[in-house]
Amino acid sequence: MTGLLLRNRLLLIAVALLLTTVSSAQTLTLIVLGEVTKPLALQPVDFKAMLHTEITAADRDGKEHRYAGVPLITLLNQAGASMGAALKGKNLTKYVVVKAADGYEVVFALAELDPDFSTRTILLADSVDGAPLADGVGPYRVVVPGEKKPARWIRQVTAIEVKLAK
Ligand SMILES: Nc1nc2c(c(=O)[nH]1)N[C@H]1C(S)=C(S)[C@@H](COP(=O)(O)O)O[C@H]1N2
Ligand SMILES: [Mo]
Repeated sequence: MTGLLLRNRLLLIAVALLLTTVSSAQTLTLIVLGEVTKPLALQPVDFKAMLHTEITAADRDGKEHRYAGVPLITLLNQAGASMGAALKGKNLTKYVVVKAADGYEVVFALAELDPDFSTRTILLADSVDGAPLADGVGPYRVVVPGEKKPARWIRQVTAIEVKLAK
């Protein structure tokens, strides 16, 4: 191999390594942004330090599993999204887009997540039955108890964005 070819090959490897590092760092950083007063960029250590809630929910297989994580509303509250008494009028047109590493996205109305409106806790889970979520599922997955279809159980969540419908 000529020196030039070798150099090109090494450069290619370096670029590939750099891209891998950048993309995995992006997957591990959870961001909360949009119509919020204090956007968040949470590292795994920050998420782990947050108060965790446990819920049981039936998976696609119909079996009950124990999920632990942080309710979406807690993350949104920490970011300063309007909720509770402030969730009225125009704020009721706010919705939350949850985005995943593979480009999949799902939407919840902000009111769907607020405990003043809803009786169910929609969780951003980081463990199932006491173990971290599997590769390709975690580090974070939305769990929606009581939902008949698991299509909004979005895996590999990277971002949570609050938007206004009008
Ligand atoms: N990131 C991501 N999450 C996703 C999907 C997807 O394509 N990408 N598919 C959804 C759909 S349509 C279903 S039915 C469930 C499947 O859940 P399972 O992977 O636990 O079987 O994941 C949901 N979460
Ligand atoms: Mo699905």
